[in-house]
Amino acid sequence: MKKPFGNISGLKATQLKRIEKLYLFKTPPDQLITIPQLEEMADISYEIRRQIGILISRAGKTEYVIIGDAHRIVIPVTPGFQAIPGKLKGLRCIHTHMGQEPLTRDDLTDLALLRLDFMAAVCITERGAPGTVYMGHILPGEDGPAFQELAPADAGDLSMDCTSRINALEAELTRKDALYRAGKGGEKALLINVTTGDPKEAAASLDELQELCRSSSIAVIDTVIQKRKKIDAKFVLGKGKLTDLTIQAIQKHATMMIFDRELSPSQIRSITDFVEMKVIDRTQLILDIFARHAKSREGKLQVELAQMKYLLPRLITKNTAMSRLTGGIGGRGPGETKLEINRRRVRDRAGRLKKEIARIRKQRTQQRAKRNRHNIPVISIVGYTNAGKSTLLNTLTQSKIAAANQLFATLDPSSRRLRFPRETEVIITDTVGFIQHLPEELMEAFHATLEELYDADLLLHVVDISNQRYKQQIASVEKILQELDLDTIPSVYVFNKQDRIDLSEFDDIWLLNQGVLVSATRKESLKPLVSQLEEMITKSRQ
Ligand SMILES: Nc1nc2c(ncn2[C@@H]2O[C@H](COP(=O)(O)OP(=O)(O)OP(=O)(O)O)[C@@H](O)[C@H]2O)c(=O)[nH]1
Ligand SMILES: [Mg+2]
Repeated sequence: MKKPFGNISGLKATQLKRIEKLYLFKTPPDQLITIPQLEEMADISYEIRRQIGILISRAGKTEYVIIGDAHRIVIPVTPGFQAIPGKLKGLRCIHTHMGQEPLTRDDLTDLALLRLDFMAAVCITERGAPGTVYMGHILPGEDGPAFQELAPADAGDLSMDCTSRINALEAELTRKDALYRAGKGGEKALLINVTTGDPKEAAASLDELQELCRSSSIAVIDTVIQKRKKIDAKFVLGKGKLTDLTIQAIQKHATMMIFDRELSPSQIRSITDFVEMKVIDRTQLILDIFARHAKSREGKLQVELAQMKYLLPRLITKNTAMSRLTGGIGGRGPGETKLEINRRRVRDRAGRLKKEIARIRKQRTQQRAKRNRHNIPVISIVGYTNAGKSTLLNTLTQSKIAAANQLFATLDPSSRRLRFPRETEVIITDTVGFIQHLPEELMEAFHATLEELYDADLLLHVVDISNQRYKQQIASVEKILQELDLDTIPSVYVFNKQDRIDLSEFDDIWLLNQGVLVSATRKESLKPLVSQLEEMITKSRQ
């Protein structure tokens, strides 16, 4: 006999036996629940002074019997009954309320959160019989309330065509979902920033997260800023708020939640388990973009290694969160291959990757040594992602490196020769862009790529002055240069995208005087930069 779930402690053997027998009832498709089963539930519930809930499948089978306390039941995890977008769970919940009490907030939350087919509460009369029945179901639609309550009915009068009602509701959900998905396939995310600080800073950071989503082809359905006194150790934000956000996310057909911060392994696990939806953090999003954009073998290996390092502590066995984590975004796993669930195998693979990267690194060092022998000066372009680094290299050297209005368009370094008017020659290199809170795993993995920078005689720090956050971006870049011990190399600010700003309204003209103002898309605007570079290089070589 199947066992009941929940709070069974202290029950007598005879009571337990009766409870177990609740599994034996079958419900015909046109009924919510049969009267005999309802009467039995009410009777036992009345006797033990605890709520009893049952979950009935569409086939009319009693799949779960749950014992609660006097005020609530806790619906267990229901393997085999997962709600997928456009569908309901395939289980309806009928439970007892000890007195005359309509559906509670918890009941409605469960309904919306678990995507139950139906939620019903049966009030037990003073004589232990089933009385008024309160019912509710989910509402299809992206806006407005997530659920609807029906007029209360009497337990003796529940003749409703339950199955066809559920089917009609689900058909509508499926239709809406299909409409919503038409032309908008792929991931849809709810972005969440939880902050203890300045809400303005949080909003700016969320803007950047939206840009990252755009680079990763994730549609953003909504953004939320939640100010808190303290970050919740387990869920980052409060459980109540997380519940509301989850309902909102489901209602709006989101396929995932993205947190605008790095989540600890245990946080990502508890949130994923709680919201039953894919949950990723900012770092994982950046890793995903890198995985998409890496072209060279070295770049791909580096990203895969970074993803493994990041996922390894987040891997857990025997957990539903597992598949959601390893599934990656849009089903792509790390390095676009499915990550092995076995930790040991992940470690082995990581070891091999490291070796391979080391090998490529050696080759690279040899190439660099060769170049150094020719004693050609090297100028490296650095800067925040999307600042216009690749565009600058292209215009300077008439090349065609891919440049795009995307974060992290470039991952693989490229070098080109640049001949100055006075016949001197330099090598100019473009490399991966920086971002605030650059994930540590990436810094580490890209160390080999960034090593190019150590050879530079001069760094061109490209700044997009048309970006409102240009000052924070300068600070982020300088912080990273410092961490990489690159702040000792002479550097020049290149203030880019001047065509997009009105100089007369610019907030810091003084700063602009500390560098060169250019428009990387316009060759003629680069003349002052070129002559300054030539001068600096000539001087440094004397
Ligand atoms: N209006 C304007 N747009 C520019 C200028 N320079 C670059 N852009 C645009 O800015 C976007 C980003 O340029 P990229 O050269 O790809 O920037 P990046 O710094 O290499 O970016 P990542 O490689 O992604 O880090 C592209 O859409 C460029 O066309 C400029 O001077 N003016
Ligand atoms: Mg680039």
